[in-house]
Parts: sequence; C-alpha cells; structure tokens
Amino acid sequence: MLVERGAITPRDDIPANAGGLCQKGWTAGELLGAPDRVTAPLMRAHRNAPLEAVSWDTALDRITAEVRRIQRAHGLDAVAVFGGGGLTNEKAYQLGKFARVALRTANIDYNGRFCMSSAAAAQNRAFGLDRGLPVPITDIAETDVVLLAGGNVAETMPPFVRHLAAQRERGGRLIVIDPRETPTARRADLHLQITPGTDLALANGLLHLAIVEGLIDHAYLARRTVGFEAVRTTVNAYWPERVERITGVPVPRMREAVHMLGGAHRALILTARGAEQHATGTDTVTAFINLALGLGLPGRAGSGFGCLTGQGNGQGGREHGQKADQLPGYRKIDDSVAREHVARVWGVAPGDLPGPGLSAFELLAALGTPAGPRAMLVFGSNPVVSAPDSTRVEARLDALDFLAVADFVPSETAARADVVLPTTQWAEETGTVTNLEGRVLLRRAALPAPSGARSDLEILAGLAGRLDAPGRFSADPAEVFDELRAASAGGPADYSGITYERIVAETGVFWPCPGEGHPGTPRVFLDRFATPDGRARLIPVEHRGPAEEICGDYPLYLTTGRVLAHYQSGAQTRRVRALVDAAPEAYVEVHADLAGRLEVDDGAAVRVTSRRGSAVATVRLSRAIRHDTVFMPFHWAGAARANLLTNPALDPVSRMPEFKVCAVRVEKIP
Ligand SMILES: Nc1nc2c(c(=O)[nH]1)N[C@H]1C(S)=C(S)[C@@H](COP(=O)(O)OP(=O)(O)OC[C@H]3O[C@@H](n4cnc5c(=O)[nH]c(N)nc54)[C@H](O)[C@@H]3O)O[C@H]1N2
Ligand SMILES: Nc1nc2c(c(=O)[nH]1)N[C@H]1C(S)=C(S)[C@@H](COP(=O)(O)OP(=O)(O)OC[C@H]3O[C@@H](n4cnc5c(=O)[nH]c(N)nc54)[C@H](O)[C@@H]3O)O[C@H]1N2
Ligand SMILES: [Mo]
Repeated sequence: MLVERGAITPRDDIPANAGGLCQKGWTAGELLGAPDRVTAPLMRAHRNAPLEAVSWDTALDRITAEVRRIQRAHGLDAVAVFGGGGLTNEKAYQLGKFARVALRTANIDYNGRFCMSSAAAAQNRAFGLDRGLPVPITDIAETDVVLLAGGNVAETMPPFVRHLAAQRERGGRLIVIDPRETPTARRADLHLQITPGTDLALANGLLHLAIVEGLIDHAYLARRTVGFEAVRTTVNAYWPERVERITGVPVPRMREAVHMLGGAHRALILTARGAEQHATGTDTVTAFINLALGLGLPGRAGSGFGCLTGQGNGQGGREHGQKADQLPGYRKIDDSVAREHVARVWGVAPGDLPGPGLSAFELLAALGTPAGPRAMLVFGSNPVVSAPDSTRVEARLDALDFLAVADFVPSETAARADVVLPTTQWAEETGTVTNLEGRVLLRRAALPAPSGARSDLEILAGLAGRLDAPGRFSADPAEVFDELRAASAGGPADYSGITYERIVAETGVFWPCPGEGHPGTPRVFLDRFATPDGRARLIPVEHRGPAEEICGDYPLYLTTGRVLAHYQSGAQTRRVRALVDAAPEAYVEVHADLAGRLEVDDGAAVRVTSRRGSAVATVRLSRAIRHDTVFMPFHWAGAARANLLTNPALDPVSRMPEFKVCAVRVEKIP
C-alpha cells in the first residue's frame, strides 16, 4: 500500500483483493488528517471536569497511579482491559501480555467476542482449529457451489466479490441465506429468505434431505470423522415440512439447495455474522459444519467449511491472547503446558499468570458492580455504540472509578474517559495482520505520525515501565513479532517460522508455520484434522430459536448489520465526507406492505422499541426484506443506535450476544 498525502495506491500483488479496495479503503487517508483527530493526551481532573490537553508523562502517570490505587483497594482483577480485532498481531499480543504480566488481571477481552467467537468455538470443537478459510481465497474460482449463510459480502467485503465473479465465470453457483434480498443475495442463483434466528433448523433440514436423497459421502465419514450416527438421529426430526414451518424457506427451495451442494464436485459452505451473532451461534455454525462433513467437503482443495472473518485483523486478533481464555498461538489459558511455555517466554512464573477472565459483554455488565472491575483501559473499540444493550453499557462505564481510552478520534467511548491517549493510525506504524485465509501480511509505516501521537506499543511500553512489569515490553514491532513467534511456537496458530523478511519475499505466509524451513500451510486438514485423533467431530445440535420471540407488544423481528459506506461503530467513517454523503443518517429498512400497515411513509421518523429501550430512525421502504422483519445498521451514535434495542442474551459456549435478532415494535413519531 502506498500512501502519499492521504492518496492511497493499493498493492496489486496480494491475491485476496488484487489491488481492489472498497470506498472505505480508498477514502481512509482522509482520517489521517481528520479535523478533530486527537493529537495530545487528554485528561479530566475529576469526573465532572472537562477533558483537557496534558503531557504524556502526566497522562501515563495518572493511569499508573489509578491502577495502583484501585488494585491495592480492590484486588488485581479490579482493573480490566478491552481490546480490538483491528489491532495488529503485535499489539494484540502485547496487550494480552500487558494484562497478564503488567496488570496481572484476568479481566481482558475484546470486541472479537462480538464478531467471530461463535464460528471460532464451533470450528475448534469440530476441527480442533479455527482458521477463517481452510483454503486460499483464490480456490473459490474453482468451487462449483458456494453456500453463504448470513453474509452480505457485496457490501461488507467488496473485494471478495471478484472471487465469486471468477467462480460464476466457470459456471459455479451461489446460494445465499439471508432474511433480506441484499446486493449479495441478488447475485445468487438461489436465495433462501429465512426467518431470523432459524439457520440451525435449516442446516439440520438440509442435512436431513441430503441423507434422504442419498447425497452423503459415507466413505469420507468413515475415514475422516466421528459422530455421524448421533447427528443422523437428531436430524431425523428435521423433515422438510417442519423446517419450512420454522424457517419460512419453502421445501422445493431446500431441495434445490441440497441437490446443488450434493451434486457438486467442490463445494464451500461459509457462515458470516448473520448466522453467527445469535445466542445459538455456536450450535448454528456446528449445524453447517455437520452438513459440510456429511457431504465430505472439508479437507479438499476448493471445498470445505469457512467463516468470513471481520475487522482489520479479525483473524490474527483472535489468536494471540487478548481473549479472556487465551494465550498466544491460540493456546488455552487453563492448559498447564501452555501456561508453562508462555510464562517462560515472558520471564515469569506460570503460577503468576492469571486464569480466564470475563467475556466481553459479561465484563462490560460487571463494570463498577461490587464484585466487578473498577477501572478499564480500552484499546481499539467503541463499545458505547457497538456493544448490545447500550443504555446498560453506558451506565456501567459511568459507574467506573476510572476509564482510559487509546484512540485517534474522540469516539463516543473516548468522550466518557478520564484519560484519552492519542494513537498513531495504520499508515503511520508498522505491523502484521492475518487475513481471513490465515495469511500473515506486513503493513509498513508510510507516513510520519503527528508529533503528539504514540503507537499502542509505545503506550504499553510506557505503562509497563511505570508499573515495574517484569520482562520486556518493546515498542518496536519487529522485536515484538519475534517474541510473538517464540510464544506461539508449538501452539495451534504457530507463527514461529514466519519472519518479516519471509512475509515480504513470499507475499504473506500462511499459518501454521512451525519453522523457518516450513513452507506455511495454505490448505489445512488435507491429511488430518487438528483433533487428537485427526478426525473431525460431528456434534448433534437442536433448534432453539431466538432468545426473544415476537409477541403482541413487540410484533416484529429486528435484525442489525452493515451498509457499504460505514464501518462498525462509525467512529472512523462518520468522519469521512464522501461516506457521510453516501449514507448520511440512521435508518430502518421496512417492507412496503408492512409500512402500509404501520401507516408510515418512506423518510418518516419512527421510534423502534424493544424490551431494552427505544431508538429513533428514518424509514427506508424496501421490497427486499421479509414482512415480519425490520433491519437497522448499527453505525450511528446517540439516539440512533441500533444497540439501544439489541438483546444481550449470550451463546452458552462462545458468549456471543444475540445482535441479529430481537423483538421490536415500530411507531410513527407524530
Ligand atoms: N461496509 C462494511 N463492511 C464491513 C464492516 C462494516 O462495518 N461495514 N465490518 C467488518 C466486520 S467487523 C465484519 S464482522 C463483517 C461482517 O460481514 P457480514 O456478516 O456480511 O455483515 P452483516 O451486515 O453484519 O450481516 C450479514 C447479513 O446477515 C443477515 N442476517 C441477519 N439476521 C440473519 C439470520 O438470522 N440469518 C441469516 N442467515 N442472515 C441474517 C443480514 O440481513 C445481513 O445482510 O464485515 C466487515 N466488513
Ligand atoms: N447491533 C450490532 N452491533 C454490533 C454488530 C452487529 O452486527 N450488530 N457487530 C459486532 C462486530 S462483528 C464487531 S467487530 C464490533 C465492532 O465494534 P467496535 O470495535 O466498537 O467498532 P469500531 O468502530 O471498529 O471501533 C474501533 C475503535 O478503535 C479505534 N481504533 C482503530 N484502530 C485502532 C488502533 O490500532 N489502536 C487504537 N488504540 N484504536 C484504534 C477506532 O478509531 C474506533 O474508535 O461491533 C459489534 N456490534
Ligand atoms: Mo466483526
């Protein structure tokens, strides 16, 4: 990537996008010079005082003093850390180490818990490994059928569409499962317009049909998997008419989907947030994995199961220890061998490492409660807008004794902080990210940083020094990466053979890569799965439906997600002119027939109300959404936040909140 005076020229040698960017990418340079960019540390003397510019020493000394005071009074776990999947591998690693070694708190988690944690949990359970795609993205061109459950790549990953186009050119077909006829669904050969929250039943129903129609690969199941018999018994109860009643997908459409998949030589089943962000997300992904295994797909080129990874570093950000239950290299924090290895790299005793802490929403919900954390440091997230049930999240943040936020813009979360630390942006710092293929890429600094900003690594080094942390906290990304390599060695996400030099020479290296002589692993599971016996696990799962059903008071399903022009909490994209022009305000997508019943017109202001609260938005009429469902993007702040409405019901395994379905009513604002 070349960046000059904010103009961006993408590299065209990275196969994932071949130089293609979306509008958010090619306008990202504008944010480097955002008029309200934070370029000096800000601090308030007490809770009701305004944020005022201070020196770096004053800001870091204040954080250190607050951490010391609060930990002395309330214990080590009283200080929490909240990270982000946009952080580079080096930062994510260092943040996890900082929490465990400098703060010695168990309470670190990150926004990836809101993102891919259900897909991660299901892949770990079935395959023993969680890598977004099992094969390089360019394999898709050779795939006969792609099934995409709950992903709108035409808006959320525009460069991905070129791979679908290449696939189509070869005669390949696309099936999309989405309650809305999105720009992605419009490209599909088959669109299954599902009732929100019922994908698990549909996947079980498709497997039922595949069994009945003789499309199962029994030789593959015998050779490479365990558990099919129990799954067969479970899906027996998912006969087509029952599944149609649950999901709203007509039986002939289900048959068509199964025949397309079952007749394909190569097929890829992909899930994204639409299928995953549910209180049943892990089991839902498991149901799609069962289907893929039943058809004999995983472990072959151009075939298998995958999850479309989100965020700037959604894959690498989930591997190196900013998750509450995790150590670098995708190790488990409660595994004694892992603790010993990582403690040795960090120069501490294994017994001094904390155990697992609270998951993201549980952490936010515990802030300022008698047993919960009393201080929090945030790096790379804006939970005031992006966490579910925002009214509660704001109340919990305000109940803290101390909040510090590192960010380059005054986000809605930074605005509530006692100390704001101005950080450098991607173009001003070097580091690695790992893309959805498991390919580790190097992003080099292209511009000098504004004089007042520091990188997250510098900030962590400054704090670790003040806290007398043992071990090394380098601010040099290359040094941190070398330490990460050692810490990940032998773990599931093994980076030990990856160097900056190799990444440059080889246009990225795929993990696992357990030695400098190892070529890296573009395709996983070709010979064996990463389970102890090398076999994949089929696990029976049952439909449970959304945590909150529609009823007389709340007669509509609300689902939430993204639009092309905005990114996440909007902290970045609401500051870019062209993007604001493209999508200026919060809206709620309503089917025209439903709007008629509600007596609201296009452009009308409405109040959308759930059991958690109300949000205000403008009606956008559509014929591309179900009659029983409305859709709100979550990119806007204040009273327009979709997350004022969402249900924080959590998946029992992944602790993922149910962003994708809750019950609401829509009323005209007179
Ligand atoms: N423009 C843009 N691109 C982005 C981002 C962004 O904020 N803006 N964020 C990035 C990140 S972090 C992520 S995680 C990815 C997310 O990428 P996607 O998963 O593609 O994005 P979403 O819009 O959250 O959800 C996808 C679709 O799920 C559908 N859906 C809702 N409920 C259900 C359901 O119950 N079942 C099914 N099958 N579908 C359902 C929605 O209608 C929506 O079209 O995008 C990344 N790319
Ligand atoms: N209703 C609803 N809510 C959702 C979702 C949904 O589909 N529906 N999706 C969820 C998903 S998938 C995700 S990933 C989350 C995302 O939620 P958030 O993580 O809150 O979203 P971002 O807007 O990316 O926030 C990142 C913040 O960190 C700052 N930042 C960026 N890079 C860096 C860095 O390198 N260092 C530091 N210190 N700061 C940085 C940015 O300026 C921004 O303020 O939202 C979740 N929330
Ligand atoms: Mo995400």
